[in-house]
Amino acid sequence: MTDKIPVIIDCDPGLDDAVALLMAGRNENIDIKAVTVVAGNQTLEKVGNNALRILEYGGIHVPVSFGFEKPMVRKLNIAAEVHGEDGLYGAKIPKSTMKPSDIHAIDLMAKILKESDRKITFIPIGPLTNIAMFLRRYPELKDKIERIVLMGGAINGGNMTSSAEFNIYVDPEAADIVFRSKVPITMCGLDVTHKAIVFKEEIEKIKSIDNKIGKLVGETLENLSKYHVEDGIEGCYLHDPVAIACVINPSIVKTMPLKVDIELQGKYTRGATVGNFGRRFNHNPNADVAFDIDRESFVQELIESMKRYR
Ligand SMILES: [Ca+2]
Repeated sequence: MTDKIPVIIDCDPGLDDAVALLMAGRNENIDIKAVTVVAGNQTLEKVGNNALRILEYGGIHVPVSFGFEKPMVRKLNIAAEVHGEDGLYGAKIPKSTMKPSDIHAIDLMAKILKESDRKITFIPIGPLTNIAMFLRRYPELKDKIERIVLMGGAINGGNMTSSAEFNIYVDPEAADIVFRSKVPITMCGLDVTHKAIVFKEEIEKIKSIDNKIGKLVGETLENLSKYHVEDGIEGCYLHDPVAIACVINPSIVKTMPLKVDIELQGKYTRGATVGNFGRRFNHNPNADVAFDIDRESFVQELIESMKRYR
């Protein structure tokens, strides 16, 4: 029990968030201390409700707390075109009877860190608003964060604009605070998640797992695949689960230390994560940026994760 890695997952479910939570839920290497939610793929109310539904459906009993309902400075941008009006593309998951914690996400984070003998790993897989506000509010607890393993950013390309990835685009000011925080960061951005493809026949395999979670995750991946048809792949990219996989098994990704700056003002490049390559620019790297993944091991881990449910 004690050698499990204690984590807090900060999310905005979201289809791939749902898969990430379920991938983490039964894993023997990690101990989920809390799930916190932040506005992103959908409004805070919807993503919070989705987190509760997914966790209850999976029988994952952990504290859930709601965080911020909008980015630090900008208006909220949601992604209904990918995740649907409810944020889960109409997934047939019953309403939850679980209640969220009555304290705010960043206060729950603080409580957990204060009470823990061990450092906690943060896994943010939505916009970084909660994490940045936590760092602002509780700077004295920064040293109790083991590492921030995040899904976000892209050194090359984007999915919200041609240069920005969604999570960073939504709240670039928050990302800027996190990347300047000096907390160790592993960045799983599009550079690696666009290599984390689950192909159609693998989705079929997940769907045929003999439990309700395999079926749900298989259908979720099929729904995500519809969005990726125009990317020319038969299957889907899986973004958020890469951050989970990276904590479960760090050797699954290949990273490079880079100084990453967040573009806050660009007319065309707002929210870009600028990687400073080269001897002249790459001073004091602030993130280990993932560029490659052992795709087959990743998919295998995903399949095994879903088989652990009954
Ligand atoms: Ca997400």
